[in-house]
Amino acid sequence: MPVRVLFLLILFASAYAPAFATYVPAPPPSTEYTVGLNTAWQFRELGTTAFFPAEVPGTVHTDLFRNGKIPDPYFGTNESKLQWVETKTWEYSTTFECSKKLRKEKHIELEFDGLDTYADVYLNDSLLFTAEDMFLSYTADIKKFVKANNRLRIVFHPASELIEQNRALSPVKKYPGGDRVFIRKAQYQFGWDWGPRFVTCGIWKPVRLVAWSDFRVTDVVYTLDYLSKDTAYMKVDFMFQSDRPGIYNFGVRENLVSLFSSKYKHAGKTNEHLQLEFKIPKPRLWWCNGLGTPEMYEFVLTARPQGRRGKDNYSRVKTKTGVRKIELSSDRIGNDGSFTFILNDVPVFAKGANWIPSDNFLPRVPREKIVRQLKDMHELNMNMVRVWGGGAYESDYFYEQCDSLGLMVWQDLMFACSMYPYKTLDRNNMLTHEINDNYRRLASHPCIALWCGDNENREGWFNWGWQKQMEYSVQDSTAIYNEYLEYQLKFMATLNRTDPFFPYLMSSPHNGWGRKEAYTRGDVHYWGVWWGMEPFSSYETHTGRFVSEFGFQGAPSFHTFKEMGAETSKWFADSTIQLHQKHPTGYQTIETYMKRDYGITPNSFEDYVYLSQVMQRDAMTTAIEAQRRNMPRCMGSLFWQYNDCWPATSWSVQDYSGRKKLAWYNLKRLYSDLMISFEVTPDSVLVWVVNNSLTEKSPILNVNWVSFQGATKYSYSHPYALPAHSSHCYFRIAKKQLFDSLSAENGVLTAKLISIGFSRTSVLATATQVLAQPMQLNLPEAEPKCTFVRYIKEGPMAITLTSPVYLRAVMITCDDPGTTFSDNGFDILPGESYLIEITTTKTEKEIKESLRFHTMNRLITDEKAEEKNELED
Ligand code: BMA
Repeated sequence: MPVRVLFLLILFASAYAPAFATYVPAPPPSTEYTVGLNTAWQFRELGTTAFFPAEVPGTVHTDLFRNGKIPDPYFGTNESKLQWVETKTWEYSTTFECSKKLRKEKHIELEFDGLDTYADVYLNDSLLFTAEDMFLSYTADIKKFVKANNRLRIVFHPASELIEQNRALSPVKKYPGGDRVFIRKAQYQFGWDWGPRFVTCGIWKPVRLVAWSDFRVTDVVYTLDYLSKDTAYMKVDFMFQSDRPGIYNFGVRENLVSLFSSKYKHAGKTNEHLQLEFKIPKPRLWWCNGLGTPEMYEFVLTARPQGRRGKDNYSRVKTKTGVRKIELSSDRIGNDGSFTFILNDVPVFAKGANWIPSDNFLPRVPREKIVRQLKDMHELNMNMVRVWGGGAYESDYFYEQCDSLGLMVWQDLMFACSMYPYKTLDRNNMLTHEINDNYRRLASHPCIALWCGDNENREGWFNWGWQKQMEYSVQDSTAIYNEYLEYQLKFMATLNRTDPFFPYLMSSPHNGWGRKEAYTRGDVHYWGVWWGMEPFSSYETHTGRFVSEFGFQGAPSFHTFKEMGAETSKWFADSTIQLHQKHPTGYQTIETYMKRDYGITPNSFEDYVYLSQVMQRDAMTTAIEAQRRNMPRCMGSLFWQYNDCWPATSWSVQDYSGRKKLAWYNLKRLYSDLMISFEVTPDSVLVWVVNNSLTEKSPILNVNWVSFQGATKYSYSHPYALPAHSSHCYFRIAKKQLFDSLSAENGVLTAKLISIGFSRTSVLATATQVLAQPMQLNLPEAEPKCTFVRYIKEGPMAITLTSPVYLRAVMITCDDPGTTFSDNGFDILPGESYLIEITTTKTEKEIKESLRFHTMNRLITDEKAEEKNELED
């Protein structure tokens, strides 16, 4: 890209300047006054008399619940009983004062960051506008309506009304996704294969009053134009509004250091996008987790009329951003099928997860929950999170956290698993505004690594039989797909307006998992395991170039089942347990894998929960190890799914209550920079080491074949130089050599990477591997020996676990639902000691009494005993 002329002021009227929607960053510039309008709201069903207190931001379901009008929507089978809520019209209102001083300002506006969804907004009984898009922010000019005392009233109509209106306008009346595609509202609210149907409504984001006079800057976006060896060439794109002609000074500074200043003269009124270019010498770059520090800058953009000083005479917007160059190899190289993110010229193996909305009622999600989860992802050595297209564009603080943790964000546009009536939805350019609005809100965040047009729309169109199911004629099909392509181009143009080179992917995945190109080109959602019922070993042969989805369900914690009101003794005869599994054949699928691949039928629901979590752990281990071994051919591993939106059995690794499934704990090892992996072939075992760091490592690799009773039958130690960013098979052991001394059913392979320093030796990575099917293993029945330890009086409670025999997949539980353990679901090797910290409000005595250990040893022994009994009978 040519270096642009610096200090150049480029002016152009924006083709995209939204007519009725702009995003105003906080804090406000000083020519502006902002008053939050999030208090004193009340609501009622339209046509009824009594009002009840409401929370803003909020939703009608949570308001009804708080006022005791409905039971907890997530409890028991309440979901089925609460579907009436979406059929009613709900009215929200508040009053506010507007002081004389504010009323003197030339511009007075109401800003709504988000209204969900079909809403008439009235001020003092004048209709200001009708909202039709949950993802759009709305600004209303209220100068001529505002008084000293005001009443703001919002009437939310049922989503079905807008759906029917749009259906009437659309030439195509039926889409594979159902009714949801006719409204711009978070699609998962209509129900998904992990989430309930709660088509809610409400003021889901903040509302404020903004007053200003003369001029202001707003809607500010920073992007990198070009990164040379020692200079970053940046661009800031913003809206300048002014009705005071004259000469203005614009400036960008960082920490009192001026990076740019320029004069700009305008006559008359203006409402236009401007761009300034500036450079940063020796920039501190933003790096993702594992590759370096995610350096951030805080830029201040200022506009000031020439010759006028004073605090009311400037407009200023502060923006936190970072300097990074991000590319996608499929764009740059084009033809080799690769799909590699390249950050500041360094190819990155993407490690992470798919993210769904954290609740069906988004405004109630505590900020701390999101922050904690993202911090956990960082601690699990992840560097990427995919914000999936059937949910919602996330909150500002989500992206702020990702910025500061070095988590790259793969950002889908909010379209999923269907075709859409794009043209109908784009009345008054609404759809284009939606994309532009969200783009401008997020584009300055260095975490954003990719914009993707949708989730699985194209895959569904070509591979899921939609055209037949929907009985589309050839003309219908052509028109629908052409409209899809037309809008993909529009979206791309909107998203690449300030940065034409920014990675954009039309649809994820590139190819469906049933096609062979899926494994040679672009990203793949690999669902052969789970949807395709293939064994976990299929992960090893289907790594592709970038696996952007793969996963296996695991039941939530037993405590979470209890909290959702399940009668666990009834198992699947319990209607709550049934309702809280949204995959049509979810429980059958889990059962098939249990019986077919593990040979186990659990005897209690607690054992069922345990085994399902072990299987999820094993599935993800097989997948992630294979994907990383295949680096650099495969350059990404994003599992499905990190979180839950309600208490349920799903693919999440952390359930709605925040409890971690066993798979969660293993991720730290699986996504660590250094990973050991055993690849088991019919006649040998290959030992691989992956080094994702940017430096060479020289540890000792130690491998042992150990009997379940602890006798070492084979041992190998060798120092290796592990090149930076490499994946290699370092050696191969013939199975025969192992089985001569100990049969497959009686032993476990263990491996360690050991670094020997001057003063201490540390273990950099570990792995264990059994070489027979679960039911073939002669695992001794035993429990770990548990010793309570406290290093400091009143310090954290901890236990050490040891065992004279190999214990597989040890899960620790206790009766207290609030107690957590620092590690779980791990294997215990004979002779080794495992220290687990316990976070609890209970006493040592209480914990001691209720601590339980679940092991595969016991499950397999029980199953074998039962089989024996059945034979004897
Ligand atoms: C994926 C997703 C979701 C779905 C998940 C599990 O392909 O994109 O649509 O929830 O599969 O079935």
